[in-house]
Amino acid sequence: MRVFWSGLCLLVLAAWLTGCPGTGSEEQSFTINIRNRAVQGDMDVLRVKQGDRVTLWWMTDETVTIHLHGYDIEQVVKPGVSSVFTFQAYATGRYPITAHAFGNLPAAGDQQEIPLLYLEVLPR
Ligand SMILES: [Cu+2]
Repeated sequence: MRVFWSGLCLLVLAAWLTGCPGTGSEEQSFTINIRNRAVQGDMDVLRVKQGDRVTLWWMTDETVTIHLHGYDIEQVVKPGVSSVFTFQAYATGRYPITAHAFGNLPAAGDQQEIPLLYLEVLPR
């Protein structure tokens, strides 16, 4: 009897693990390489789906502050140091990713923005 119940529990668990309709969020990972103050390669828009776990790896040849608008993630990225943004794409929409103050750290009130690329979060 005991074997029967543990077997049944395993079946229920397996069905739950494989079934789960509606979730299906994915891991999305991008490597973005900045050279001469521009994103290298054919990379204008990063497309993900709502609920995805997004990882952005940054490489740069010059110190720069990167700002992902909408999600409001801002971080200084430096040459030779791997920098990473990780977040859950909870909000749909199109969000600019901009560079603030290349080469030196921004002074207070320095709001120069250079558009680099866009993050697009599509409804699931
Ligand atoms: Cu900005």
